[in-house]
Amino acid sequence: SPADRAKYAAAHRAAAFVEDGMRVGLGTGSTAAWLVRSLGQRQRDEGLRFRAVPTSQRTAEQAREEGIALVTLEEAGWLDLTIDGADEFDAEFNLIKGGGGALLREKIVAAASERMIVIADIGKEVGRLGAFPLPVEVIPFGWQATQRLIEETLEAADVLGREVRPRLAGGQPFVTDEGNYILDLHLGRIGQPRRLAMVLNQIPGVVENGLFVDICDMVIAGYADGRVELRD
Ligand code: DER
Repeated sequence: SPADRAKYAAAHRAAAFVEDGMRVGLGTGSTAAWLVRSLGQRQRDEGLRFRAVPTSQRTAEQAREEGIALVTLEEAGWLDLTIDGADEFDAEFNLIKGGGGALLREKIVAAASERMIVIADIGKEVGRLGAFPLPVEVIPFGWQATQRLIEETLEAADVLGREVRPRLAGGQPFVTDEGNYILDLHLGRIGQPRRLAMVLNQIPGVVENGLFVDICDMVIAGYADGRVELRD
C-alpha cells in the first residue's frame, strides 16, 4: 500500500545510519518493523555487526528472527542511536508515541541514546499535536482513580477535548510489556506539550506519557512514491 511504501522508504534510509559496532535502540510499530527487516538484510548482505536493545517483546521477537544480536539496556549501558516510529510529529520534533502500546520502554531507550531518529510516513506530520489520542501508561492499582485525577487535571490544562478512555484489547484492558494499563486522552489539540508532559507525570498512578519532547534529533519522512525527506 502507499503508506507501506512510505514507511519502508523512511525505515530503509534510516537503517543506513547504523554503523559497525553500534549499540542501537530498535523501535516498535509497523514502520520500525521495516527498520528491523532492513537491518537484518544489511547484516546478511554487508556483514554489518551491531548490538540492539528492543523496545518491546514483539520487536525482540522480530529482531531474533532476523538474526540481530540483542542485549539488555543494562548490558549496553548507553546507546549510540535509537530509531523509532511516531504517531505524530510537529515542527519542533515533539512527538506523540504509544499507538502501539510501547511508549514506556520506547521513551526510556530513546532518552538513553546519543541520538534519536524518527521514521514516519509524511502523513504523521502535524502543525499541532493532539489529533491522535495521547497514550498515558498507568499502574493497574487504582487506575480508575488515576483516570479521574487525569480528567480533573485536564480541566485546568490548555487542551480542547478532555475525554479519557482505557485502551482495551478484546474487551479487556490492554496490558503493556511492563504489566501496566494505558489510558488514551482524546485532546484534539495540545497547546503546550512540554507543560502537559510534566503535569501528567506528577499525577499519582501515572508511569509515563506518550509526549516525547526534546528527545527526537532527526525525522526521516517517507512518501508513497518512495522518496524520503531528512530533517534535523
Ligand atoms: O507505539 C509507538 O510509539 C509506535 O512507534 C507508533 O507510534 C508508530 O507506529 P506505526 O509505525 O505503526 O505507525
